[in-house]
Amino acid sequence: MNSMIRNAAQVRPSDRQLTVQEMEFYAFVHFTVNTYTDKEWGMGNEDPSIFNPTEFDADQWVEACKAAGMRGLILTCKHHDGFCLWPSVYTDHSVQHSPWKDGKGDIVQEVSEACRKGGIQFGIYLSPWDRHEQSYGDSPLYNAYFRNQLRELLTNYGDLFCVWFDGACGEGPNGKRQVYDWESYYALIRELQPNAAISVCGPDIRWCGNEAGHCRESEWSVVPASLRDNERIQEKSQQVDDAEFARRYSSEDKDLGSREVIQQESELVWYPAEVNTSIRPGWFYHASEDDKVKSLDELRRIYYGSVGGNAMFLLNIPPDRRGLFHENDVARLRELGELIRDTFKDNLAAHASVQSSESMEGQPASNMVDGNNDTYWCPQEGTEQAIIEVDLKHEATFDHVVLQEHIRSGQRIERFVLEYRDGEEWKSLFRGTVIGYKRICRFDSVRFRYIRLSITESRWCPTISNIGIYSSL
Ligand code: FUL
Repeated sequence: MNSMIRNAAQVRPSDRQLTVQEMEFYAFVHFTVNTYTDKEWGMGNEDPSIFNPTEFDADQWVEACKAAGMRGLILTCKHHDGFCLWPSVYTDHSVQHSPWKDGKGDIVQEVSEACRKGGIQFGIYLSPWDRHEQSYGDSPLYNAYFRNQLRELLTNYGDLFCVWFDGACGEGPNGKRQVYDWESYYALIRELQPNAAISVCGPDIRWCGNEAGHCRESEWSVVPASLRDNERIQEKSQQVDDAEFARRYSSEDKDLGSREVIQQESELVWYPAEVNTSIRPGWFYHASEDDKVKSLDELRRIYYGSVGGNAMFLLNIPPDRRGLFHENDVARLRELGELIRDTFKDNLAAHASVQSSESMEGQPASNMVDGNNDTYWCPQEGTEQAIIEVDLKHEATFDHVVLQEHIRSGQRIERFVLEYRDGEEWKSLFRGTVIGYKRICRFDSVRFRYIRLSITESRWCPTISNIGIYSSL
């Protein structure tokens, strides 16, 4: 086997990456002066007095997220307009100068507390691009300003699971382009919140490449290192040799981790994908979009493609001018949560017996149905193909199979087939490529007793930590 393929099988996630992956599904909340101007991007000259969420209720947000099955919430503490949802001591452009709670309120504090009380994780979005701040464009000065704000958010609001950066960058009032000092931002986060993942314009979680909820069929968490460094290097693109720059991968590329891709690479990293999209067309609230909340079918499709396709799902819900999630969004989130809970409530494989073509000592097939994702099955090292047979002990109706690799060991499966036994014959039910953290296989309902998973291509030594079999009927 090519040594790069073998090396790829040994690339593993960090604990902070694993934590976010296991959260699976969490909320994005876009809220700022744009909510009151009906815009998607503010100019930076909005009067703070327009920000007045008279019925603001962070508990309502958290309850709606939990009803959908979400395990965290990321708040836009400052968007591109520069308005701060917390009373930053470094600017006047904040809630402190809004009529809301007579300027004594702190949205970040209330949301972080509501998350903690509700038992979900809290994370922050802080836009480096700032269209209000005068020092923007004066690179060292603005970088210091940005780090000061980051420090406030990293120290005053408890544990954060994530710091989410996007790379939007513009010119400051001096006509100069701001150069962000990413390394210094990262260092501060690692120092003050070592468990927080740094997402998108950061080293821990990768943008999936679109904001429309399109998911890759084969989503790899092991990708070329150049992809991770790309966003930062773009800033300095003049310093990078043209030919080398052209060869670099971008988040939008279709294939980021197949054998063909990684064989040419000298360094690979664990860099899992996050699918981010909004429940409505816009990121911010617009009354004109009250009837444009994504359908249940569409949200289920994205959920299956992301959480069920080895990615995380970050779904945005924009609060309205009252400071509440709109009734239509709340209803849709509840429906989605009910659908997911109903579908996956009863695992038919929990009482099944499982056999495999071979197992490594101490890693038996039964580990795949013991309800514990820390235990797993695997064959001898160097094995690339294997067959796993599941006997449900009686005929049962099902239309979903959930497969999980033990990603703490790496991501290795490249191709698999699910089959059922019809008399003496095995017939194909579902064909897939990668599995990774989780693959949800969905097909028309069938009724059988024996199911077989054939791993037809893998890297070095495939692992499976969980097989779930479900009926949505
Ligand atoms: C983009 C921003 O420009 C949008 O306003 C939004 O915040 C989205 C999540 O990221 O880059």
